[in-house]
Amino acid sequence: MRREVPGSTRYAAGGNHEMTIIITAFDRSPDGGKGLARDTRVRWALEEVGQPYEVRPVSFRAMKEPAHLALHPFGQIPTYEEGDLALFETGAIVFHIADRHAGLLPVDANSRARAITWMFAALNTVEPPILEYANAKLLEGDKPWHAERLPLVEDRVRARLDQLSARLGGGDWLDGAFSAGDLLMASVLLRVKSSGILDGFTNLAAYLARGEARPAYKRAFEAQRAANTSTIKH
Ligand SMILES: N[C@@H](CCC(=O)N[C@@H](CS)C(=O)NCC(=O)O)C(=O)O
Repeated sequence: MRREVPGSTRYAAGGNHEMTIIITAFDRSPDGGKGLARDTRVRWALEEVGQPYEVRPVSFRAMKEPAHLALHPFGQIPTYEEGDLALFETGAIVFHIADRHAGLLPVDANSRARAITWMFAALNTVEPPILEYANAKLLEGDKPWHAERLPLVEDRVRARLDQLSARLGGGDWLDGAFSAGDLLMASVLLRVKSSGILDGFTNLAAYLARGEARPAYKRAFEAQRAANTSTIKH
């Protein structure tokens, strides 16, 4: 039975579903709808597998209150609810979606294991230096050591991207067909798109553009953009 979520918005992905999927997102994303908040990657995964979902917007204050902390021990978004199941961490959420529905993980066991490896690589190896760089730019601009530190942090990003670029080579995706590994890797790369760093890595820039061109990504992006730019407060 469908549960009504106060203040929620429903996105129809057009597939069959048994239980309503509810995710949380910022009620107003700090990026103003550029798609960098992590609900976008969950929306993208749900769109890829054709699962409809609802979004419950949460404010920064509500995120730190007991009701949300019961869902997410670190008081963050996104969360994922499906019947009795409540999940947090986008890696776990995207894996759950990919595991339950066809389209994001290969059937062949070894190919599937490699795709999962790329999911971990995106979140554990590529995202950390990118986050460090984003935080250095966003939060440390007023520190006396900022100008000295930023190039060091940027070099760490470039070093990682260099390695990723070498592995991707001329391939469309990281390992055969598009997978949840590519979805997370592209989501992570989106965070440096506006910095110009990707300009030095033409194959990675093209890889990201391929991700962004996927209809499922476009739907996900548009849904979060609309939610973050509408004048009607959810
Ligand atoms: N590792 C977590 C990170 C979640 C995260 O950092 N969420 C951000 C939004 S993209 C958040 O809620 N920030 C607000 C806060 O930490 O107070 C994941 O992948 O789900």
